[in-house]
Amino acid sequence: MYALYFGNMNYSSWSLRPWLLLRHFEIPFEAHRVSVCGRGPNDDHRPYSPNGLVPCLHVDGFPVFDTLAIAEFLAERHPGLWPADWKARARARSVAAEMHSGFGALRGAMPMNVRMKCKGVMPAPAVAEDITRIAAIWTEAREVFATDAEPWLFGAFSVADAMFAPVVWRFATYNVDLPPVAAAYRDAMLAHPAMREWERGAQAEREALPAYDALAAEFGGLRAPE
Ligand SMILES: N[C@@H](CCC(=O)N[C@@H](CS)C(=O)NCC(=O)O)C(=O)O
Repeated sequence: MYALYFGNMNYSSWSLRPWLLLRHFEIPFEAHRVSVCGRGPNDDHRPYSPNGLVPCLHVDGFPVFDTLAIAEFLAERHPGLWPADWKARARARSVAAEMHSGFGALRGAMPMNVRMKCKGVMPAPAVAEDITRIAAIWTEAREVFATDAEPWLFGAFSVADAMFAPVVWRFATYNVDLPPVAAAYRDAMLAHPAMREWERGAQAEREALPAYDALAAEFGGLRAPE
């Protein structure tokens, strides 16, 4: 039996990833929505998460923490979470790891804030570099590894798509210009029923993290009408 401890749907970018995997692959789980404060490890989470962070997946009560570890754990137990072809799988793992450990400039300047709608302003050079690299990752995946039959990065929906889902929200809400292949991928992800469900959850939340909302305001952000 799985139980997922995850944070605010509006702000908790890490939480979205395993939640989306569980939803997409129709893996049943008990949902425990908790509140994050956005300042790193938090003792409030320690009763259910050894590292003081969410997401944390409980497997018959045993905690599996850190997003990539959760994804790998699920991939061991459920077929199809990584691409079957070895090159596609290797590349999907590389870019999932790059997402997990990189893009600090983008993450710092444009934290996930699903409810916001921004006018869009020119990002700082380091943020623009992250955006360019992510657009290149998506474009290469779509052009080299994807199929015409499905809109995802490496053929069927995989861990790589889940890993980039919070960036999809950032690009949409901060109104980031993307080249055509990357823009089409963003739109396909935004239309995913589980992404829509996540957005409804974010809209329904009442907690606000003023520091994150202030960053969105720098990009002309306003809370989107419900
Ligand atoms: N490396 C971790 C990062 C998890 C993380 O930073 N989680 C944030 C929320 S997105 C958190 O739990 N912060 C504690 C808090 O703000 O209360 C992972 O991959 O899961």
